[in-house]
Amino acid sequence: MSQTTTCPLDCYDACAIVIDTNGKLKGDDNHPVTQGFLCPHLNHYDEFERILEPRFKGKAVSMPEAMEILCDSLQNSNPDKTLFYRGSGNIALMQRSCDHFFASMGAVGTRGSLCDGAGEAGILEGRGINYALPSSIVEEADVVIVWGRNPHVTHSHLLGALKKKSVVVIDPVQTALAKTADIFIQIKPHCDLQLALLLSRFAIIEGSQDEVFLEEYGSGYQDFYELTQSLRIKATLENIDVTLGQIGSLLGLIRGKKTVILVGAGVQKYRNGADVLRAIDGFGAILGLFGKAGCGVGFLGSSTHGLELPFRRLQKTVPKPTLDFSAFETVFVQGGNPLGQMPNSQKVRDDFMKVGVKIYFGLYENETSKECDLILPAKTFLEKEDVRSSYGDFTFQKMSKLRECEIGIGEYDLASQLCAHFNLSIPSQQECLETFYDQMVSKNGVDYRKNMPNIPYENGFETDSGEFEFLDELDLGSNDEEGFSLLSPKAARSLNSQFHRSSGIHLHPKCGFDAGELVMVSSKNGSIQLSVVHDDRLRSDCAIIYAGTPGVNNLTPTLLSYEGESAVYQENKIKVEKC
Ligand SMILES: Nc1nc2c(c(=O)[nH]1)N[C@H]1C(S)=C(S)[C@@H](COP(=O)(O)OP(=O)(O)OC[C@H]3O[C@@H](n4cnc5c(=O)[nH]c(N)nc54)[C@H](O)[C@@H]3O)O[C@H]1N2
Ligand SMILES: Nc1nc2c(c(=O)[nH]1)N[C@H]1C(S)=C(S)[C@@H](COP(=O)(O)OP(=O)(O)OC[C@H]3O[C@@H](n4cnc5c(=O)[nH]c(N)nc54)[C@H](O)[C@@H]3O)O[C@H]1N2
Ligand code: SF4
Ligand SMILES: [Mo]
Repeated sequence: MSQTTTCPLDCYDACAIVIDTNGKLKGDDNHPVTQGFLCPHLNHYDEFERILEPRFKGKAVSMPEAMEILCDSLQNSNPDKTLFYRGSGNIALMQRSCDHFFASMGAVGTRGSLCDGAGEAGILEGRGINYALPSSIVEEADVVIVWGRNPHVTHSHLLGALKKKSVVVIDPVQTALAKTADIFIQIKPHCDLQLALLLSRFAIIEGSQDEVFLEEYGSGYQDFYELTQSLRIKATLENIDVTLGQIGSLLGLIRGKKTVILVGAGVQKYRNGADVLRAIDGFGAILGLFGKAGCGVGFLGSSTHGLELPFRRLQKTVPKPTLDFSAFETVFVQGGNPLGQMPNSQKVRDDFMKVGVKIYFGLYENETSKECDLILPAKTFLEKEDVRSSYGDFTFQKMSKLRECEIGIGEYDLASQLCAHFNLSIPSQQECLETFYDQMVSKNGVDYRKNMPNIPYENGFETDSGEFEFLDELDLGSNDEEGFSLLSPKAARSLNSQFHRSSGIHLHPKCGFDAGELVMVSSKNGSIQLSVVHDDRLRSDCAIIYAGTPGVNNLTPTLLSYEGESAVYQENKIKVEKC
């Protein structure tokens, strides 16, 4: 057995792991991204209590009994009324073995995203393909603009690449990186589209546009310039709480410098999230940042684009963020916690409770496992063979089985047993793995996806025109509701709802609430009681309730982004009242 593997968690870094002689997990010293350290989730991975045995209607059953109940339930369920819901608790590729079974039996799956779908839709419109921006490119930059991303929490292995660089942070919260940044723009939430347009406009006014690049790849830029002129400068600056001085300093800092813009999920948790990414991309294109060493605009990249998968894909799908569970007789949830993580969780829970047979296949107990009839414990990533493709770069790494364990069942084993029972075909595990291994290419001892560019977009864009397509219409998505803007970013000690979940609502001390005070927080969609945490990193018009906080999604709406079928966790304003 090989003694190395890769972290399966939904994270930009996709760390390479070695296991020492005491069985302890360590970051691989020789890996260019991991550089010898893991984060708290993996350092304490073995301490989290996992589900030990299958159970049915609250009573422990053996795995063969659980499999029999599962087969009977699926046999008796109309495929059109059977839903397969896969979350992102483990994003390694063999998780999709179960997609293969459910696709083969004709069940319904989900499409769209709880995560980055809005931003990705904007990127696809502009660039045609969504490439990650590897940290090797960030290392070569002079200036890095971190825009709605929080690397100390969500992308800690990037921090090394930011050393000795000029850093700009654009965030409503004074994040750890903002504290040491050269320029920090504490923007009002949901105003990034306006800022990107103003930056583009002033870049052109001062003559910083890259004419050579634009002639070849951005011939529509004059129309985009006109679009930026539809904003009234003074009123817009006031509205988004940015000064002309800050715009001037930012443009001054990047003038003639190799610049990278790293955009995170934070800017696109709104209905017009696609336009936000497309406008930020537009600013990058004006400056000619695409296809050049030490430059670029990076978001969460597509980890599967261009990969051949050995599994069938579900043909019938419903949009994930707005899905109505009550339309199904049988629901199978794998690696997710929809009752905690989907928006509008009270409605989700009510709909879910109407389902006849509810099955949960996961590692940990959560809001969803508590309401399910049949619980199937999963194996951890250390107990099964897999592969991990990164969304932060182009690494494509093996995940070897490092431990034998009696607990639970792996996704491939579950899928192949179900296929055998229903007389459906599935490639062998080895064939599936080989399909992936064949698409790897090794450089300096690290495996990468084949056919990925050295520098993203060095050969142009994959739009119909082959050029970058600028945003051509404006919807500023302004929200006139009264109340605090809800920010719901990721927390340091949890990975969405896995591990140590946060509690409480963070407010600026000058908002008039005492620390520790219990308050009623409400939105158009629902309410929740939380205790107040004073946080002077915040603007006084915002509140943070971290992703993974139990009950946070009582406040969020059943709505899709205008493009990308994504959830919009920050669309609603919230009211905070003393209890
Ligand atoms: N520790 C930890 N790491 C994680 C995760 C986790 O739960 N915990 N989750 C993983 C997953 S699933 C994902 S998708 C990634 C996401 O990781 P990131 O891309 O870092 O996204 P978020 O943490 O959601 O938000 C990032 C920043 O956006 C800011 N922000 C919020 N609203 C706005 C806005 O309107 N404008 C601007 N400019 N900024 C705004 C927030 O204050 C926050 O600092 O992280 C992954 N990594
Ligand atoms: N308010 C708010 N809500 C959000 C977000 C936000 O920013 N704010 N972020 C959204 C985003 S970006 C995301 S990606 C989603 C994530 O939401 P989900 O996809 O629901 O992810 P988790 O909450 O992490 O639940 C993952 C579950 O997977 C299970 N699991 C872990 N490993 C394995 C395995 O190997 N096999 C199996 N079968 N199960 C396993 C664990 O039991 C764990 O409970 O949440 C979204 N919800
Ligand atoms: S930083 Fe991310 S990839 Fe690395 S060990 Fe932690 S969760 Fe896994
Ligand atoms: Mo995510």
